[in-house]
Amino acid sequence: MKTLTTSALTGAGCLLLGALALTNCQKSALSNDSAISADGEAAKKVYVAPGKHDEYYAYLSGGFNGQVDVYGLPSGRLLKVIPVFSQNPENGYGYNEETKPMLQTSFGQIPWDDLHHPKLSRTNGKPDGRWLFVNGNNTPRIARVDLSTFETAEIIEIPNSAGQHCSPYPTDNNEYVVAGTRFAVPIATDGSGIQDVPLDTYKDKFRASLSFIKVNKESGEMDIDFQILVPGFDFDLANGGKGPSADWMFFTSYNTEKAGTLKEIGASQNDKDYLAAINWKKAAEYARQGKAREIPANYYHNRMDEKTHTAVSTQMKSVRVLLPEDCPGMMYLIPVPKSPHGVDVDPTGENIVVSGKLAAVIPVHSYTKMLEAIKNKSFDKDINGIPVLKYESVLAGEVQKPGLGPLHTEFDNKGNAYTSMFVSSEVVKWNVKSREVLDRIPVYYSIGHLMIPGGDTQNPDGKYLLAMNKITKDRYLPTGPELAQTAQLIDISGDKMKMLLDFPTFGEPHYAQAIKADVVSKNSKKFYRLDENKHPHATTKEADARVERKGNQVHVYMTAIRSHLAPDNIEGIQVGDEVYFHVTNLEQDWDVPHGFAVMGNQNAELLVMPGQTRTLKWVPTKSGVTPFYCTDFCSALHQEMQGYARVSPK
Ligand code: CUK
Ligand code: CUA
Repeated sequence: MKTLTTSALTGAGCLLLGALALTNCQKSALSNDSAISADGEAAKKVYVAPGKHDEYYAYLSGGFNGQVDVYGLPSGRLLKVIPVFSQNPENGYGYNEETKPMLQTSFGQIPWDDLHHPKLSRTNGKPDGRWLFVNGNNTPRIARVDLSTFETAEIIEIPNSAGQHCSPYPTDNNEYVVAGTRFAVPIATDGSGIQDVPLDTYKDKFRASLSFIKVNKESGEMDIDFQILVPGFDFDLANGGKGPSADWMFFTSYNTEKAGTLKEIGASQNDKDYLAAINWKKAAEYARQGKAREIPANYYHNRMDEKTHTAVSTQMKSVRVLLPEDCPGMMYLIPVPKSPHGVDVDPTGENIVVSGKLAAVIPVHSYTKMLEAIKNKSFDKDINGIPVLKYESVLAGEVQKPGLGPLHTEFDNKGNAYTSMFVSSEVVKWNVKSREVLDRIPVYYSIGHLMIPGGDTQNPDGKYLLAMNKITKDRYLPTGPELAQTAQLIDISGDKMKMLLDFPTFGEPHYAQAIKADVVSKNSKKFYRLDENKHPHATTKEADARVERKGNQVHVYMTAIRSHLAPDNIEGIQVGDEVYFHVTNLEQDWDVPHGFAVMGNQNAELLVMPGQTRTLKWVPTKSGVTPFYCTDFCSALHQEMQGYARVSPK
C-alpha cells in the first residue's frame, strides 16, 4: 500500500469522520496485500462464460443518483438501472405523464433523492424475491420496486420526518416496513408539517418519528399504520429481530446528549449513546386499542395502477401517532458506545451487534439478557419516560481491538460476523459466540456497508461478501476529479477471506441486497399483455390510430410496431398547443421496446414496453416541420420508424 493519504479517508459520503486522522493502525491494516488473490484462481471464481447467467442478483443502492443498480454476482456485470426517486431520461421515467405522479410529494414533484438502503421482502425471515423496499433520504419517502418487472411500483411519503435514513427495514414476514427519521424536527399537530420555531427549542419541541408501514400480503401495497414520536433523539439505522426476537426492531440513536442548545449538536461528549429497542407487536396492539392519536398530516401516496400502468397519486390527510410515554413496555433504551451507526442482528436472533464509529470495541448485546433486564426492571434511569437498561445487564460481550471505525456487520452461515471498518479500510471477520477476531482483509478504500447474500436474514449464504467502498483513488484509470465508487467481491467460503474482484458502481452505493437468481428470474415478466392494457388512451389496433383536438389539447393516439409508427404524418398542430403522444407498443414479444422522441421536446423520450402505453407531452415553441422517431434500434427497418408533425403559427 503506497499512496493512501489522510484526505482519502475524510469527508466521505454520509459519514463525517473527517475529524479522525489516519493512524498507524491504518497502515498495518493495509499492508496485508497477500490477501488479494489476483491470480487465475480468483478469475475462475468470478468468470461467468458468455451466454451463461450469474448465480445472484445484487441490488445496489445508487445513493445520490436516486436509483437502484442491478448487478450479477459473481461477475459484477451491470444488468439494469432502476429509476426510483430520480427522473431517468433513458426510459422517460419521471418525464412521461404516467410516471410523473410517482414523484409527487407535499413539496411538489421532486425529481431526485438520495437512496441509501435496499431491503428485500421476506417470507418467514427469508427473502422471497417479490419486492425491494428502498428509502429516499432527503425528501422522506419509501418506495417499493416490483421484482417481476424491475420497475418502481409505489412511493409513499413519510410525514413528520426529515432525513429518512433509518429505513426501510422489513419484519420477518413483511408485517411492517419500518422507517425512522434522522433529524428530530418540531412536528406540528395540526397537519401543517414541520413547524417554524426558534432552533433553541430543541429540547421541548423536537421529536423524531419512527413509522410503521403495513404491507399488503398479496399486492405489496404500503400504508402507514402508525408512527411513534420520540422526543429528543436523532435516529440513524435500524434492523429487525429474527426468530425469537422477531417482534422487536432495534434503532441506533445519536446526539442524545443534546441539552437544548444547538451549540451542542454534533459534539459527541457523552460516553454512551443508545440503542432503542421497540416491541412492534406491542406497539401495534397499543395502536389497535386506541392509544394512537390521529393527527392531521399532509403527505402523498403514489402507486402504479396495474391495469392502466399509470401512477395514481393520493393526498393523505392524517396519520396515527403513539407516544412512548403512553405505552409502557413498548420501548427501551440500551446504552452503546457513542455515535453508533449500524445495528445488526445475527441469524439466530440472539446477538445484537452495534457499531460505534468512534468506539474501540464492538459491543454485542444479548436478546435473552435484554428480556431478563426488562423483567427485573434493571433500569439505570429514564429519558423522557423511556426506561434505560444497564449496559452490563444486556451485554453479551465485546469484540476487542476489531479495527477502526466499525460501521456495519453481516453474517455467514457458520456463526461468523463480518464488520466493515471505515477508518482502517478493512473487513474484519469474528466469531459471534467467542467474539474473537479470526481474520481481516484490506479493502480499497474506506468501506461503508458490506453485504453477504442473505447476511441480514435467518439464512445467510456463506460464499461471497461484497464490500462497498467510499473512495477509489488509484484503483481504476483516472477519469478526472471523480472516480466511480468501487465494489469489491470477497470469497468468504474458506477460513481466510480472499479478494476476487473490483468493479465500479453508479452513484454512491450504501447498502445492497442479493438473492439467488432463480428466486427472482422465474417470475420475471417478459412483456405486458395487450389484451389487458386498460390505459385510458391505449390504441390496441393500428386501425384506431388517430389525432383528436380538444381545445388547445391535441391527443395523438399512436401505435408502434416493427417497423412503423401510426399516424406518421400529423398536421393541424399550432405553436403553444399541448400535444400528448399516447404511444402504444403493439409488440407481444420479449425485449422489443420502442422508443419515441420529438425534436425540441422538453420531456426526454419515451421507452414503451411491449403491450404498454406511454404518453409524452410536448408544447411546441416554434412553427415548422418537426420530425419524430423511434430511438431504440428495434429491427432492420428501425430507421424507417419515423414521421413528421407540422406545426403552424397560432
Ligand atoms: S449508511 Cu452509508 S455507509 Cu446511509 Cu447505511 Cu452506513
Ligand atoms: Cu422501433 Cu426502432
